Amino acid sequence: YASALFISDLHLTPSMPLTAQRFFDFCEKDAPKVEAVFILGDLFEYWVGDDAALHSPFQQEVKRALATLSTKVKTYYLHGNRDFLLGAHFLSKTGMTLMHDPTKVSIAGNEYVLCHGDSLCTADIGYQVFRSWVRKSWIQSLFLKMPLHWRRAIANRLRSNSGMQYRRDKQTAPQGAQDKTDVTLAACSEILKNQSGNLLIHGHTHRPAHHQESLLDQEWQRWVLSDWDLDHPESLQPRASALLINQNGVRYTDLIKAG
Ligand code: OKV
Ligand code: MN
Repeated sequence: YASALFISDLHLTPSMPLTAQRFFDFCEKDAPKVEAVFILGDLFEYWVGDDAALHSPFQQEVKRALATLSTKVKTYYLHGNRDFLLGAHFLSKTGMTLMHDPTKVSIAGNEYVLCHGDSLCTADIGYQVFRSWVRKSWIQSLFLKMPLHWRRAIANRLRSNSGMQYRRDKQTAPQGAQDKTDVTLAACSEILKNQSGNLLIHGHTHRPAHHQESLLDQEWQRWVLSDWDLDHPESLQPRASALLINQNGVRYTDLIKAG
């Protein structure tokens, strides 16, 4: 593709109506200006099965927005750490193509490695243990066989225990210490070696920035996508941005100012 937009970590839920509205506007106005849109995970705040979406007017509305967008531009999605159970049924209705995490894509003449980013946070041992369990396919099929109200109860319990460790106002690590909720150089190095790339785009950590990094004789660039939050302006600056790649290069577009 000659141009593409990358977004992630919208954490859409009916309880954040302004954020959801910005996403609907993004689908109608911003996204159709490029050839392809890549959603790098955590589009939804939680996902307990595609069957649950049938009962959710909100998830139906998001599905319709994506289906309409998919008639105009090519849309891609990869799983985040929250919506990893988003399945083939829902995806087929949105018209999005599922990508593996990680995937390499070519945009405007350069190859970029794409991933959600949670697999790069290898210093967070507790999270990686949680991840290794819930990403097992036999665990997932057991979970999906449970009645919907059990799944909702388990999800609510896990969510209230997890303590919002990625909120922007709670991210400051002690001086000198590497924040365990950030990616590690070793994990970035590994994923880029395996994909034979040196340009990495991911979300998850909610620390939008462009990094030039190296480890031993390996060098790479890394772009981190922003999360979106327009519903808590009293405690935090409202934020929503996308990464735009075209013939002019790579840049962040602020969707608060643009919208
Ligand atoms: C997603 C996270 C909640 C982090 C549970 C097996 C289990 C799947 C699940 C339940 C929870 C996803 C699907 C959600 C991510 C949280 C809290 C913290 C750090 C099982 C398979 F437990 F029964 F084995 N889940 N939901 N968290 O609410 O969307 O990523 S979720
Ligand atoms: Mn995430």
